[in-house]
Amino acid sequence: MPLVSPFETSFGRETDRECVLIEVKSEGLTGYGECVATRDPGYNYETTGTAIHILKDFIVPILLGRDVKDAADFQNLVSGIRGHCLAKAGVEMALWDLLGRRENKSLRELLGGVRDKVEVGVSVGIQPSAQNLVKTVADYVGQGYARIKIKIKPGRDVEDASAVRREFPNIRLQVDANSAYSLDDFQVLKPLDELNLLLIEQPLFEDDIWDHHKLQEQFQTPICLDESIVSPRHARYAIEMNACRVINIKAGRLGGLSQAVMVHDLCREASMPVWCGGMLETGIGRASNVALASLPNFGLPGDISASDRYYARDITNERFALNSDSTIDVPRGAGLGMTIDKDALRKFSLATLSI
Ligand code: OSB
Ligand code: MG
Repeated sequence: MPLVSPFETSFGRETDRECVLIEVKSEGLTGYGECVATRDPGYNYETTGTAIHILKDFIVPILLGRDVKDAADFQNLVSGIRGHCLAKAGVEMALWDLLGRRENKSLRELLGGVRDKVEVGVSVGIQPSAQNLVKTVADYVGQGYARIKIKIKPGRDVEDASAVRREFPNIRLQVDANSAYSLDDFQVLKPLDELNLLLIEQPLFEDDIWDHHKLQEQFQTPICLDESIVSPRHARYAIEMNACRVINIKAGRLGGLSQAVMVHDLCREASMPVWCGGMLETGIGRASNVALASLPNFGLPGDISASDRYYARDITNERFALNSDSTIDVPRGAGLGMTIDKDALRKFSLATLSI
């Protein structure tokens, strides 16, 4: 699906998104889920290719013809498959949608959400220049986004962030490095601590919780972990090691909404604020994110923007719009509360596999 504008991060530049959409049929009902794997293994080792392989050869054969009682039962059934969280999460999402439709309950109700609308921000990719970035940010601020996240990478960090901060002294601003630095870059990163940022997201290696602890010790600004938190266990490690002061929750990275709720609950007990990350989802994945972000401990605005920030045409009939208070409404319909625009789906489909 073509993005309305290219999205550049420290691991690459995307002009379109390859998506794996999952349709699960049971008892005459259909549930939809989105696997957030991308074409290239830049954010995570999984790709759309590995996800299709794991789905087709391992996850689906376990589920076919089986009675799956709930999310815990699903997690138990796929527990023999090591890793591949993005693939598992896509199926779990479809099962939640199916469950909601059967019980006539919204995903928000099923997960225990407490809000009708959630606070959101926008994640701005690396632009050709700092000047360009300031212009792009100004455009989003003009649209009503009250929290801005900018992507950084070596050579495009302090200067970019400072330029945005100079232009917008009071805006809620945060940066995301997507694992582009090591502890040796401490001197390069340290000036970020003077910019009154909400948080610095995943500066160091994706598997390095301990070095984030060392970095956090020397920063006033909260460090936030994204890539590093791949399970509730990893969230506990990060809490116990004081590796961060905020956690970005993505159901995909954690292996499913049920795991995301576990991390939410764990962080609530530890008084660690969380917020909902994004993966440039279609309307399906976005509906899931919005419902998840309605849980009580989501205290910071999510990377959940209006549909028009991502796609001129989405695959759902319903589109998400930004309210004047920088929020997005939580869907009320059964399950994800979304319906598929069949024409759009046909138009964008590269391949279909029926099992
Ligand atoms: O690190 O949060 C990230 C998109 C793809 C992969 C990783 C990330 C992101 C974003 C975009 O920041 C968030 C969004 O969906 O708006
Ligand atoms: Mg991130």
